[in-house]
Amino acid sequence: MGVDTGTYTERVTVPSHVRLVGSGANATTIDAEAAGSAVTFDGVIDAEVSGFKISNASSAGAGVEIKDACSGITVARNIIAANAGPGISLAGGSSGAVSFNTVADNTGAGVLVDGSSSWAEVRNNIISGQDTYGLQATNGALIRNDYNLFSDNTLSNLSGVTAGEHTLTGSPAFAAANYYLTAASPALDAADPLASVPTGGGLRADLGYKELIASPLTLVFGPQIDSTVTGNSGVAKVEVGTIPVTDATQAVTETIPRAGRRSRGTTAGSTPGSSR
Ligand SMILES: [Ca+2]
Repeated sequence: MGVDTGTYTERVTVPSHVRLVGSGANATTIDAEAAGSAVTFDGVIDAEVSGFKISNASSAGAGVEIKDACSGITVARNIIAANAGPGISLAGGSSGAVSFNTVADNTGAGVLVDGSSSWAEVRNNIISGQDTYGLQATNGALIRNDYNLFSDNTLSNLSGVTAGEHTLTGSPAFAAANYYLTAASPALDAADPLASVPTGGGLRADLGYKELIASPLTLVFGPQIDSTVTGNSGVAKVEVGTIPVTDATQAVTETIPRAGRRSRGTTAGSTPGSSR
């Protein structure tokens, strides 16, 4: 079930066998209006929430609350932020996977798992800025974890939890908005090498909800549309050289290299030296 962009001020309960998929955590928000949990899984199996910003749960709830013997729950690619309780809670013998989320600035723990038959697999997330713990396991619960980045969790990054071998700590170097990563972030290319990489994300996925995508270099020749889309007849090959310009404010016509040479056509059917 896909959900369009926008902010939804409501509390959502996800049934069994349903994937609730937002249009991206920077575009689709579930705001609980401080009236309980934003997203609830209650006694269900095989269900998912992904691609949302999930915020403003009350202290009695959680951003994502998973309870009453849930199993096969997936929480992925969300921003889970500014909740008055935990970011994500699992309890009552529930289990689930928490992957590629940015869990930030919640009052409770980033991920809280409670009870001896409750467990969570927590991988490839950024868990930053909680007022209590990053990951907290209580009353015999288990949190398996690896490839997460922890930062600025006030009491401690981990409570009742053993850190996975590839755990990172340090500032995630967020951009000014939307918890985007900057080029200085240690979360870049730090995910499990076996995790699939979003398109344009390089050789290895980044931690958190949003991959930093490298912009491809685009070179446009001649009038837009005509030359770049339809006006390519007779051009067999273009070679491009780039030179640095000392003063970026000068007119484009002033930056043409004066020492360049005209090309000499050598394509079949052309006459060498006749190119203009
Ligand atoms: Ca990457």
